[in-house]
Amino acid sequence: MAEPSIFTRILQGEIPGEILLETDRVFAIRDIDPQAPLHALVIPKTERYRDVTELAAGDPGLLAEVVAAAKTLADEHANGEYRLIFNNGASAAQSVFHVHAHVLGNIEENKLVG
Ligand code: DGP
Repeated sequence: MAEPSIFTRILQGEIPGEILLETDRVFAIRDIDPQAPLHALVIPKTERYRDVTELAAGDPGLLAEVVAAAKTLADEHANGEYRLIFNNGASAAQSVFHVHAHVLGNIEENKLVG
């Protein structure tokens, strides 16, 4: 059986990490290398989906729960507005193949791109 992902190990308390939110099916941690005052990762508890393409096809309701968790984090830790990023594939900067959304909030204006 495959090793648990780094995110699962944080959820299980094997590796330190700040859990910001937990529901039946998703959890959120602070990113270890924050790119904004709020930089969280929202992660489905299941490791079944490697990226958001698989998640959207396999369980769109779970993807909706990820988005709802992002909004909750933005309400609790920022001004309610947020940037939601999924990296898809190694050449697009994905390094952990357990699907996760980057939630960025309170972004400094000079760091906004796109
Ligand atoms: P990505 O490159 O999209 O796969 O994002 C992976 C993110 O995971 C990256 O921004 C850094 C974060 N990360 C990696 N290892 C750890 C860790 O041990 N703790 C925390 N809190 N975040 C981590």
